[in-house]
Amino acid sequence: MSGMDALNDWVDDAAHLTKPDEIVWLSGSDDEYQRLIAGMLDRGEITRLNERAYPNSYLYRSSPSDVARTEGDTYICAPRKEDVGPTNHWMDPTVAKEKVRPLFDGVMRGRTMYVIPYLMGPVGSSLARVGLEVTDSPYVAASMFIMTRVGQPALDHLKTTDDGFYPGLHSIANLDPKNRYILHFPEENLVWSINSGYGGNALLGKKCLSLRLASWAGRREGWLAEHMLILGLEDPSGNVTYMTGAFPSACGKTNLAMLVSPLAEQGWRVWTIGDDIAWMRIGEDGRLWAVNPEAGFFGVAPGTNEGTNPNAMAALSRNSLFTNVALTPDGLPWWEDINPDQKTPPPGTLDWQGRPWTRGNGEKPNVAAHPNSRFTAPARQCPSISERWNDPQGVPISAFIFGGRRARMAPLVYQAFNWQHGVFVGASMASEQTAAAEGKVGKVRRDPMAMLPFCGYNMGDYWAHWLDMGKKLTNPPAVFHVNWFRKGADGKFLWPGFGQNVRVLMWMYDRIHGRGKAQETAIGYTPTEDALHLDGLDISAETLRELLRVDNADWAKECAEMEPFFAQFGDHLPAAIAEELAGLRERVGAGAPVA
Ligand code: GTP
Ligand code: SPV
Ligand code: MN
Repeated sequence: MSGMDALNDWVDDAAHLTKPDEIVWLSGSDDEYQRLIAGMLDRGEITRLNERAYPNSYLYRSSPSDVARTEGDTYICAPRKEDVGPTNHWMDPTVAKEKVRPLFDGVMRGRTMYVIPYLMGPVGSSLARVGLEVTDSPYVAASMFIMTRVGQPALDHLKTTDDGFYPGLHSIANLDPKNRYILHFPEENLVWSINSGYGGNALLGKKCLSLRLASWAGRREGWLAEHMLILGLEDPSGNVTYMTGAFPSACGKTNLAMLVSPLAEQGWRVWTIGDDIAWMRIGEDGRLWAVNPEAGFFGVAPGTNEGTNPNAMAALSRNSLFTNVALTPDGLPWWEDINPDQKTPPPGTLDWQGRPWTRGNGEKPNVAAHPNSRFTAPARQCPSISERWNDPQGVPISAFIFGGRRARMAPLVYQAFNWQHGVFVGASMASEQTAAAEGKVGKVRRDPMAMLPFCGYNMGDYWAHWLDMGKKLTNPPAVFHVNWFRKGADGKFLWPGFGQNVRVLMWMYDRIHGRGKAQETAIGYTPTEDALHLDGLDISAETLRELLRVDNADWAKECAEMEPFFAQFGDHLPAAIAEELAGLRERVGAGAPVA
């Protein structure tokens, strides 16, 4: 759909269906934001935080049955089941609309419909896309003000593009989990979302537009929409090498993107471009160029503190929303590990549901904040934000970093042999599940490129698209895999993580620039024990050896688990991926697959 008229028509149709009492168009002004906030305060839907400590910041408590993305309710409504592949839920577009339209009929009676035109991507970027969300949730509307560029930038962009806009119809309805649907219609660039007000289910610019629909568009148009952070590593001469990183939800993208380098005095520092999503196109120089489509961070609160992520703490210190965190009697937000010296909250704290927190009788204290509680903070407030984060050209990418949570198996870091092997490394990723979506926390699942919940089409075709992109790149990024989460026999993390991860980035930098000692293993190149820059870090030779160890017998078992996963894709599995799996099997001595 294109143009202002089409936009007005679409809103008319949405209003006709949902029948709101009032329609409010949002143009992105501060006054509008304050009116949204004032309305929610009046109705008791949000709580003002301590104004001196956290100016213009508020706490929102979601329904306890609506605390994370729900992948089971998420559908891609493409014409054929085959288009979406075995890892997505599919519904026929006509059937989906017939089923869900009645739920939207009259759903906004007695409510206000907020109309939010928004831009994803920097103003003036060829990659930028216009979204239009209508919602009956003022919390969602306010969140969109932080996470996207609302109003004029979108309307201006609409005049200059043939891409049209991506409409999204959202209602919290009565938050009925049994009638929750997050429907994507890729052929219409359309989203329908009902009965959830949380995160990626409801802020339709994020996972729905910028990943599921954008990945579909990217395949058609020859670009990539990825679940990736974007960072710049500055070296002592002041040059910045840009890298992206794809880790599954709640596996460390925000933290790596905002890393504070312990080696800053020696000239090594990290700049933030984005913490969750990267859109990448092929530049005239044959390199990949990336932009962050978002304007804010919707970050995991637990674990965030002055030690682990001081940049996030600064970014969320004002003009921020907090969802499902605890509230201290001083009006401060509180979450597990906000202060590592304070394992439980101060007396009188209310938990994420607003109940007085109690320790409980279990061995571990009850949590006060929900494990998937989040902060919503403007990107511009992040001290490490790169001066190029708004650059319409984006930044040229020298490395892709894949990673996940693996207590065993994956070493601290390894490098893929080449692009095709790198695509396989991404495709065969696995990680322990987190609280970012429904499902059993800790269970290892395969999550290719961290896109399992977000790839809008058949994952087999997606790998083919990656392989094809590689052929078009004269200078493709080097590909690495990291694991900050390997555990020792005592069950503790072997690697200190967070700021110290810069040492791993420095080895990648060395490799990219043709230096950096490495040894060849069955899974890729690992650093030699003297190749990592470990000065000033207290780590034993034994721990380091354990961190870098590649156990071929473990990997042989891993191959056996990859086999059925890849087999589900049938004809859609690129031969190159099957070839790489066979190569890995052979190198680790796993023998031929069982038929
Ligand atoms: P989404 O927003 O869900 O996509 O997640 P994300 O990938 O941005 O994850 P985030 O950086 O918010 O990290 C999630 C959790 O992992 C937090 O509790 C962090 O404290 C923890 N974490 C991040 N980096 C590290 C690390 O280097 N080491 C360890 N041990 N934990 C980490
Ligand atoms: C994720 O789950 O990867 C997130 C949070 O970034 S949400 O926006 O809820 O999807
Ligand atoms: Mn994410």
